[in-house]
Amino acid sequence: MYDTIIENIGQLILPAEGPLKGEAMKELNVQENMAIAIKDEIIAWIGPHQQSKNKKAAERIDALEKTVSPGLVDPHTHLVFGGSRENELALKQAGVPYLEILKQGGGILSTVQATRSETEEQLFGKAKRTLEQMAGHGVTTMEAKSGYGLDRDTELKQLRIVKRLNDEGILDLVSTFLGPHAIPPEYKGREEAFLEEMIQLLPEISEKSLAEFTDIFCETGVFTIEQSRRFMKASQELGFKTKIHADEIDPLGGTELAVKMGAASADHLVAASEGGIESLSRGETVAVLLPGTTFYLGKDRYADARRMIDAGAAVALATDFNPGSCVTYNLQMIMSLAALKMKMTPEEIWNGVTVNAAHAIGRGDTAGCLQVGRKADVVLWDVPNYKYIPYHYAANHAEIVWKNGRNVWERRGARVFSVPQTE
Ligand code: IZC
Ligand code: ZN
Repeated sequence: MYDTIIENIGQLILPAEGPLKGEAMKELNVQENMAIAIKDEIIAWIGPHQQSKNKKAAERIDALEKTVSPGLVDPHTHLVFGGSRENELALKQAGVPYLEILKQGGGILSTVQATRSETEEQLFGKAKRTLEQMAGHGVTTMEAKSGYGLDRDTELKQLRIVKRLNDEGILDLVSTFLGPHAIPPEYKGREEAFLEEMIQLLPEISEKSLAEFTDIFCETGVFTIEQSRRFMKASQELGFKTKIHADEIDPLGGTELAVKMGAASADHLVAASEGGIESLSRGETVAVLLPGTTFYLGKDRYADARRMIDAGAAVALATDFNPGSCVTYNLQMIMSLAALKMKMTPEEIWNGVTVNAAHAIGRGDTAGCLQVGRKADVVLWDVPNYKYIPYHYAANHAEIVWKNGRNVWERRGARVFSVPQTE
């Protein structure tokens, strides 16, 4: 007796194990007329719809020939923060660049102020509502960064919230310490001292198991390549895996550094050099692209996903959800931008939000694939086929989302029905 059978699946998306690099990203296994059985939070059986009919289950879901995929993985978010930055819209419209707003003490620094002043409970409640929205858009595993504290107490406050949210089990969170996200006003002109303070925090974060990854914003006016190298090295010596905000606005060489240091991911890469793109094919570093940010900042130049894939890189996609440069809950929207602005194919896009995204956050063994024996993180989409989601942009196509076999979100008025089975 299974707990749940999802039957009559029109298309079942079954990404291969990864990371998928270059050519391998072009393949996506899609099976028609399928069914899935879940038991004790685990995928217990996958097979043809016809064969599901004689299997017993406490609950049967008729997928009405729609599409089912693994739960999406969002490998780059700034989930926990205070306040909001709608006032910056007018500045953006007036043409003030993102880094200029930051330089004037706005941008990230205005969020830092708000995050410092809000209580842990306030921030927790807000992040939980965000997380529920993300889950409602089909995400079952998500990375979450700190970086709006820029002091010990507030950074730890953010990381504790990520831990508590993960414990709630709505979706799996992977925690990243992004202490070097900006230079706080009290350290203006003393960047080195600030970086040193963030490095000094690493042992405590490690002892308290508050983060698995570290990250640094390597950008003009923020942290240099040399500072990034030092921070990554200090992180790795304590057992952290590393990430880097690299080559988003200026081509500083963060992509090359990430590969050289064996970082799990290099993120943004809009301005990555030819050499940087080449290096991705040789290493284990996943290129996490964030086209929603390019869109939201009103720029014309997107990361060159085509060249990266052609060069043999493993590419993943993320929302970059944050209050300043990409304010969206919807990874499906990012899938559309990847198609329209970066010319990625539907197959590459699905691999980018599942298997490769999982590898970017160290969850390649548990998330991003549908396989018997894995956790039942599953989404039923109200779409006729897998190509439809990038095509129909900015909507939420999720109909039912299961996390560990548990229904964590269901669209109101969903046309699917579940029938309790009588023995
Ligand atoms: O709050 O603006 N790029 N960090 C680096 C961000 C964007 C988040 C923000
Ligand atoms: Zn970011």
